[in-house]
Amino acid sequence: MTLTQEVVRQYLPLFDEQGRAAAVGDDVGRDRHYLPDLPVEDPYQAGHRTCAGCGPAIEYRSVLKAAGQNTVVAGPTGCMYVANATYMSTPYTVPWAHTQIASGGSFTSGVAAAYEAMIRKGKYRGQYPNIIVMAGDGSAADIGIGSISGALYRGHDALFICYDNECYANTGIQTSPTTPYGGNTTFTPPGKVIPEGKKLPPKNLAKMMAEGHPNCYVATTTVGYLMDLMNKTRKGLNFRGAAFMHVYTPCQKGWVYQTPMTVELGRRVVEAGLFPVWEYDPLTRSYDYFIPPTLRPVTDYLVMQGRFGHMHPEHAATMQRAANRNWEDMGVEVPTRLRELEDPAHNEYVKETTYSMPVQRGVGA
Ligand SMILES: Cc1ncc(C[n+]2csc(CCOP(=O)(O)OP(=O)(O)O)c2C)c(N)n1
Ligand code: SF4
Ligand SMILES: [Mg+2]
Repeated sequence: MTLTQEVVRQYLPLFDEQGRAAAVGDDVGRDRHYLPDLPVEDPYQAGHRTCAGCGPAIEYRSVLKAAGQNTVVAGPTGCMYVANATYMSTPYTVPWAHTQIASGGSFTSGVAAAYEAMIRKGKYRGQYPNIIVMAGDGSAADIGIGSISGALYRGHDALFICYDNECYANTGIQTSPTTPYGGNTTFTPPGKVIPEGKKLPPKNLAKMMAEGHPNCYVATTTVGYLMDLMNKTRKGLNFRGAAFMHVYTPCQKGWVYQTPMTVELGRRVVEAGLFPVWEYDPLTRSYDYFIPPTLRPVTDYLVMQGRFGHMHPEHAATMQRAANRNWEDMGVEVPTRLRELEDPAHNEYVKETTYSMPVQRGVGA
C-alpha cells in the first residue's frame, strides 16, 4: 500500500485596513490603502536594474512582500526578467526561474503539479509554497495568453499575475493589446495619416479571464493602491485553485512622465475611469468594484504623460467616452461635466492643457 502525504497549504492573513493603512489626514480619502504596515521581509531586494520609478518593480516588491519567504516565482521574458537577471546578480531571496514569454502558464502549472506530487509522495516535506508567475502584458495578454488560459482552466493552485505596463517595453516600447487608444509607441507613432497614434482600444484582459474561467479568483488593481495590491495578492494565494491578478504598472521610460509620479498615475488612471479596480468572486460570480472618492476628466491623466502629448480634442473626447462607459459598467452615474467632455468642442489639444503638478508623496511608509 502506498501512503500519500497530506498537502498542507499556507494561510496568509489580510493586512489591517483600519490601522496606518486607513485614510491618513486626507479628507477625500485618497490615502486609503496607502502607507501600509509593510512586512519587514523583502524577497525582492535592492539590486535589480529597472529604471527609476519603474512601476513593475514596485509591483514585484509589493507582491513578494505580501507573499513572504515560502514562495517560488516564475518570470517570463520581458523587462522584469532581463532587468532582474543580470549575470551573477539577482534581487530575489526566494527561488526564481525564467520561462519563455509564451509559457508562463504552462511552466507555472508544471511547478504547481510537481509540488503537489512531491508532497504527496513524501519527497518534499515542507508546506505547499506560494507559486507565482508575474508576466508582462505582452506575455499575459498576447504571446502567452493561451498558456495562462490553460492553467486557469485546469485550476492549478497558483497565482498568475499580469504586470501591465501597456507596451512591449523590453524590446523598445512596441504596442501591445493593452496599450490604450491614442498611445504613442514605436509601432503606433502619431503622424499625418493616423494622428491619434494607436487606433484600437485596449483588450479587456481581466474581464476575459473572469468571464472565461468563472471558477477562478480574479482581481485588478494598480500600484497606486499598495495595500489593495498586497491584500489581493494574499487573497489570490489563499484561494484554493487558480487565481489571476491584473496590475496596472506605469513604465517611466515608455510613457515619458516625471519619475516620482508612478504611484500618482496608479490613482489617476482609476479616478479617470480608465482602469476599473475590482474583484471577482467565483462563488457568487459577481464583481465588487472600487469606486474612487474623486472622479476626474481623462485629460487629468493624459497630460502627465508624453505618450499622449500629440492627442487632439477629438481624441481626448473619444477617450472620455470610453471612460464614461466604464463608469456606467461600474454602476456609477456619470457626472454632467464628464458627459460634456464627450464633445470635442469641450476639449483642448492635450499639449495645451494645463494641469497642476500633484504633491510628491514618495513610496512606502
Ligand atoms: C516568442 C518570442 N517573441 C518575441 C520575443 C522578444 N521579446 C523579448 S522581451 C519582449 C517584450 C515583452 O513584453 P511584456 O511581456 O509586456 O514585458 P515588458 O518588457 O513590457 O516588461 C519581447 C517581444 C521573445 N523573447 N520571444
Ligand atoms: S522600460 Fe519600463 S518596465 Fe522596463 S525597467 Fe524601465 S520603467 Fe520598468
Ligand atoms: Mg509590457
